[in-house]
Amino acid sequence: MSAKSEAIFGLQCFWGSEVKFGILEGVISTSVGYTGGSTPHPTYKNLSDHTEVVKVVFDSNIITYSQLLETLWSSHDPVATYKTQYKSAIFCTTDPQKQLAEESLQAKQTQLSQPIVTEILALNVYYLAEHYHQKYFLRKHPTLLSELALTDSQLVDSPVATRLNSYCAGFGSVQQLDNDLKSHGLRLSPHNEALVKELIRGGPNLGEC
Ligand code: MHO
Repeated sequence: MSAKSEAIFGLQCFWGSEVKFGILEGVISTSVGYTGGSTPHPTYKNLSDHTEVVKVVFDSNIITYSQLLETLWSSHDPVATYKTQYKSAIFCTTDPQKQLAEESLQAKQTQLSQPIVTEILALNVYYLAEHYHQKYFLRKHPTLLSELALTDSQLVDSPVATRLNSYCAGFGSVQQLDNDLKSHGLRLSPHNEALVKELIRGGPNLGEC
């Protein structure tokens, strides 16, 4: 039985954060949003003191929170300081998450000579970002997007869109794509399948992120 859990991380531009976690086996879906600030209902244009974050919905029978933390540490520079919009932070939703986050930070610190600036905070409210920020790399390919025939809201929670978004940023492998399409019973048009494979072969490219 799947055990759905959630993790929230800030690691700079949330377009890129989404693809780094969306490619992992056991991750069900990702979305991007804002948290950490004091003003209600932030927007991209009026972010105030909030931070761009990714919400990772995962099956904890397949991937653990500790494994997600490993991806977090290897996917950002924990000694670099950024403005609040892009700050590095782990927003914990439970006490066990906080404990694991603290342990993993301490372990990471032993490998570094400078102090880690990545913060460990309790999650307050997660505000979903505007639709045009969700699955940003997938949205760059309108033919692929329209073949999925999902509404903007469906796109937020869609496991297929989550994985395709990562492939569109050049993450993952052709083998993984083939397995995904099979397990989701999805057949893409030859044009779109060739497009996604070409993007994967090009390797990770976060563009203007
Ligand atoms: N470099 C990008 C960052 C966007 S991000 C979602 C831009 O300035 O548009 O913060």
